[in-house]
Amino acid sequence: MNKTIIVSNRLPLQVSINDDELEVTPSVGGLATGLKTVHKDGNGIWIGWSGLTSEELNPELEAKVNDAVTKEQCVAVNLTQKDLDLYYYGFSNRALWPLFHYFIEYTEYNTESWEVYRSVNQKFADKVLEHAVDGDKVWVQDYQLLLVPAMVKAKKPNISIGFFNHIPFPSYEIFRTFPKRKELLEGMLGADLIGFHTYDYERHFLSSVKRILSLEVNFNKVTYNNRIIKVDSFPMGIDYEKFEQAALDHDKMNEDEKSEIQKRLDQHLQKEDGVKMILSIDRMDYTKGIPNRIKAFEYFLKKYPQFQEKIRLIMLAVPSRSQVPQYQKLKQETDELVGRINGEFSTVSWTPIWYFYRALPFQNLIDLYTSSDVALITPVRDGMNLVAKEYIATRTREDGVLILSEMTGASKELNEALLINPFNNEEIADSIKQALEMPKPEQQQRMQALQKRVSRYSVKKWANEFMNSLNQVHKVYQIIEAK
Ligand code: ADQ
Repeated sequence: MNKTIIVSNRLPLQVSINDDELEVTPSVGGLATGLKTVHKDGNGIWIGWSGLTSEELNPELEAKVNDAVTKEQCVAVNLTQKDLDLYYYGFSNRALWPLFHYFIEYTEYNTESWEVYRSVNQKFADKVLEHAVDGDKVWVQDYQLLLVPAMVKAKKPNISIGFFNHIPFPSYEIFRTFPKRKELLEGMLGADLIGFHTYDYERHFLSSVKRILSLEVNFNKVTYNNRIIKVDSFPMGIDYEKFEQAALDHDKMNEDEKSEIQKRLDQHLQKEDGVKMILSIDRMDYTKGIPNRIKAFEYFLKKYPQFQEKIRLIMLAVPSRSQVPQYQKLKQETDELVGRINGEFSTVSWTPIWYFYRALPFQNLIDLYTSSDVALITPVRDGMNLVAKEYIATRTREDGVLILSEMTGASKELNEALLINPFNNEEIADSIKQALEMPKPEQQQRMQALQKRVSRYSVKKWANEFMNSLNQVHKVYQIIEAK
């Protein structure tokens, strides 16, 4: 029986060592949920890094890791600390991440990290080749593994390969600046189906393929090495039912079951009669537009002083890639901005911004989503943005207003949100006012339309549509070959 092999940088497992004992817990993230049916169907496997470097493992522990991941139908790729530093923190996060998000000035290219990126991609491809037989399907995830499709195709051309890019694909004028532009495109073109979140990213990719590799592009098909490669958009969704159900359960909680955060939120909502909560949640990343958001919020407080003491911005930022200097700089800038604004506007009974720099448990995310009147999501670039969709899924009373940057992939589907340009303070400030004053019937009308769309295109549907499309592509090839 043919099987599907999923390949991603990290396995959908948390592996840790406590007192020489290994702990393995399955990840509950959106991607893991979406791919679960594809992965656990038949004898499917998932290939990725376990989260522990070779230096952290002795042979005995390594054998234990392998046993533990095998039970979850997973296969671990071994990475050394140097691999991790140069492939992940280096090339992936200091070159590709900024390049694909239009931060050319942050893009650092050097030959050593490129070489390690290539050798680590080869390690992943070798694991695939070890486990794949003709007729299998391979689905490679994201920008850390751009070269894997071609490495697999070169050795086993009869395996159908899909690739999905979770981040934007930049316009040709940006992409062309990168020294290894040709190699990256050739790596991706090893796939038979290449997927992006939006039609725009798809067009950008095709334009680069046409102009950099001078290949023939016919609508959304590329002809390359006597193969036809299909390029398409598959906007990723969330596990809608999980968020909706969590919000419904949250509503039924009694006082004793409530978290400390929820009790605080209740207290403030009651005490400061009429106070409204504006929420933002993201990884601490320069693509998420965090300083823009805080400055726009400050501008709002100045332009519309009648809202002072009547609203609060709750800003949750999850620590991320904190070894990379630009992330450290962003953290510092954020701390300073929050400090300055709280210093300037606070009164004895009111602090305008509540700022949390940490990862919170799922239950607290639900507390925040369900208690907020407005979600303010302002990335300067974002492949999709799942937080926007999660906010929608938790609004079981069909109220609440989503303010969303038009630079996110999600904005292409979420027209009923208040769409803003994250570089325009005036527009953000006016949208905050509009959201805070929006009559309930209008909130409900917009929210119902958003919920209908987001619930229909869940993460499971996303995974199934991608796999169906990969099956189709494969069938078409078989017919062409038979002719
Ligand atoms: P991210 O850049 O990580 O993903 P996003 O899509 O918003 O961004 O997903 C973040 C996830 O982390 C959400 O599911 C959210 O619930 C969770 N999360 C956020 N804050 C948290 C906290 N404090 N504690 C716990 N969990 C938290 C990349 C791309 C996106 C793309 C996704 C999926 O950058 O554009 O949408 O992949 O393809």
